[in-house]
Amino acid sequence: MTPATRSGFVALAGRPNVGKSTLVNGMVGRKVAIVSDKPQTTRRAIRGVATGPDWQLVLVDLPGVQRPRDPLTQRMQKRVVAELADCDAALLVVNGEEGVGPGDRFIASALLAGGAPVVIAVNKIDRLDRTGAVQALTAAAALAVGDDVFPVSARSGQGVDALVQHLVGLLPSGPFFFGPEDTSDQPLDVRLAELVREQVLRRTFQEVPHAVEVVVDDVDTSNPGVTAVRALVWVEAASQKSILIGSGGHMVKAIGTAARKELERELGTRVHLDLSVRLRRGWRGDDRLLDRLGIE
Ligand SMILES: Nc1nc2c(ncn2[C@@H]2O[C@H](COP(=O)(O)OP(=O)(O)OP(=O)(O)O)[C@@H](O)[C@H]2O)c(=O)[nH]1
Ligand SMILES: [Mg+2]
Repeated sequence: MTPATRSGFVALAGRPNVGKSTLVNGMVGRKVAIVSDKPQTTRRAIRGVATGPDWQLVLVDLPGVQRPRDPLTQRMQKRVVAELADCDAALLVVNGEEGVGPGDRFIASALLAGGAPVVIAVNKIDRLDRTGAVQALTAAAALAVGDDVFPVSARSGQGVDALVQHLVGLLPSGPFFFGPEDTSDQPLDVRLAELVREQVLRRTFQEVPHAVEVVVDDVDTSNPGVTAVRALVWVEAASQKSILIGSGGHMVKAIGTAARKELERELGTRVHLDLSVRLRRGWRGDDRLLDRLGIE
């Protein structure tokens, strides 16, 4: 007889930039979601998988909760609502450094209405002294969505194991949904495109990060030592295109060099990255393109 296992889905809810993706990466033990200091980094629901001897915790990283402005952000918010309706437990992530605000209260009340058990993670406690941490934890507990409030630093890893153990305890018994070696549900081309986009986000400001999408349209593994990857960086305006190319091409070169290292780490081979910047006016408002991008 096979031993009893527990397995289920925990969806992460929270305002943009509170550290949901960093926390998912920390719990999975591998980078499955890209991270940036710009809000609205995450655009898709990304399942990150952590597997123990007799449990499998599927963490659903989600876009930050925000007011939609265009078809892209409308889809992102619809996805958040759908995933939260379908999870075994919700993990509400708040930014301990900023404290609890109206946005967190709004999300907490939506989670309460959802009915699944809610756990709160107060993140970024590495930025707080003892008094600040106590204040943040007290404010989080006052959200009154559950008794379980965990102080964590997704960046340093502090408190992350305790949180994982607690979440595992909430899972229903049942078979694994993913193979024990799997860490993500995202297809290879999307994972690679996201790693390129992460390097774009690091180097761009204001409106530009929001206007960029990356599409990987060819991954050639026919040469065993070197994977050839072709990536297109979409922008919405000619001015954004010139920013991304940079004077004498130095910006696109810097993005390409940094991204190539990330792709090499991900693929475990050397990588030849062919990167080009393309004007795609209004892609954020184009339902057909958003479907093609798998943002739904
Ligand atoms: N100091 C500190 N910074 C953190 C911690 N966790 C995340 N960050 C930083 O917070 C910023 C946002 O992190 P993300 O993980 O991208 O946040 P997110 O909630 O997924 O953001 P969206 O996808 O935009 O909703 C990044 O600059 C992270 O490095 C933490 O524990 N401590
Ligand atoms: Mg994110």
